[in-house]
Amino acid sequence: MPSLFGDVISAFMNVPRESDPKASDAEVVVSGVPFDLACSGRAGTRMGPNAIRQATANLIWEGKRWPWDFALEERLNVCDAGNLDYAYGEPESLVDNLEGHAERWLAAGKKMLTLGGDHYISLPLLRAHAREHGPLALIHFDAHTDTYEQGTRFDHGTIFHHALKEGLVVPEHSLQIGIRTSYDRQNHPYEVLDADWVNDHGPKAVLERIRARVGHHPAYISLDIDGLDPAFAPGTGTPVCGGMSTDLMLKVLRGMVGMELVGMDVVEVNPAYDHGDITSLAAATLGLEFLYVLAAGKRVWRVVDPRQ
Ligand SMILES: [Mn+2]
Repeated sequence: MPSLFGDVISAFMNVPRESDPKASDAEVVVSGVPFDLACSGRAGTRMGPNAIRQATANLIWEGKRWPWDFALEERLNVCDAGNLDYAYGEPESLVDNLEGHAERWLAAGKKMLTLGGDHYISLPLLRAHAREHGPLALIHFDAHTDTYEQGTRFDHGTIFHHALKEGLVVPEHSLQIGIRTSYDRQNHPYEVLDADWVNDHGPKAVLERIRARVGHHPAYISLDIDGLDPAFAPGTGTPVCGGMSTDLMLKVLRGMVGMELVGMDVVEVNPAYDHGDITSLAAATLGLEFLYVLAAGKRVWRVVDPRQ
């Protein structure tokens, strides 16, 4: 495996660039969404997708990635569709373009790994995934619940309120993990594993709760990088102390092999506030780990009937 540390990387893990879902024989497509018009705090997540791709230069050399016993390309065909285009200053165009983009790739039977961008991008992605798979179990890593009701029309803090109202997610099968900001505990639709509980109990206990809640329901992972502590992800728009470590989040993700995972996004990476690419590398590693989880669970994903 060649070393690519000094190269400019234009595709996640240097996989082939492809733009036509029907012509592609990839099983998973990676897309970048350089959108940050819905963020409330520090802007700049539009630079996230390229920074995450570039950080994969640190991951390509390994081939058979630890602790897995296979190399990704032996089991999974992945392509990168590049960055989504939209008319800057017109968030509507992003919504239309992203929903259409996701629908085309999903209709061609692909799974998606999408790199943000601010967290707003998860709403159009959830719409497209729910159209393809039905209402979804949501596995949401974040410092914030993003269920605020009083937001603006394009707002990265309201998406899981709207996803619920639009019937895109099944709250009884959904969890929010790593939360450490206020929310209405008496009247909250999702199960919350707050950051204190997660850090005190560790990955095994977290996985037990995830599997009990999600079961074999089709599940979408939305990973806000600020679910990690700022020590592990300083480069993000709204950092909150007291979060998960990269090690803990990787172990939780790695433990999801065999679940009915239909897609994942990694959002809120803001390279302007990063240091030594810590945050981009964490996002790249978590994205790659998701691909390994899909590859390892492939036999299972092909036999499980999502309607059951
Ligand atoms: Mn957040």
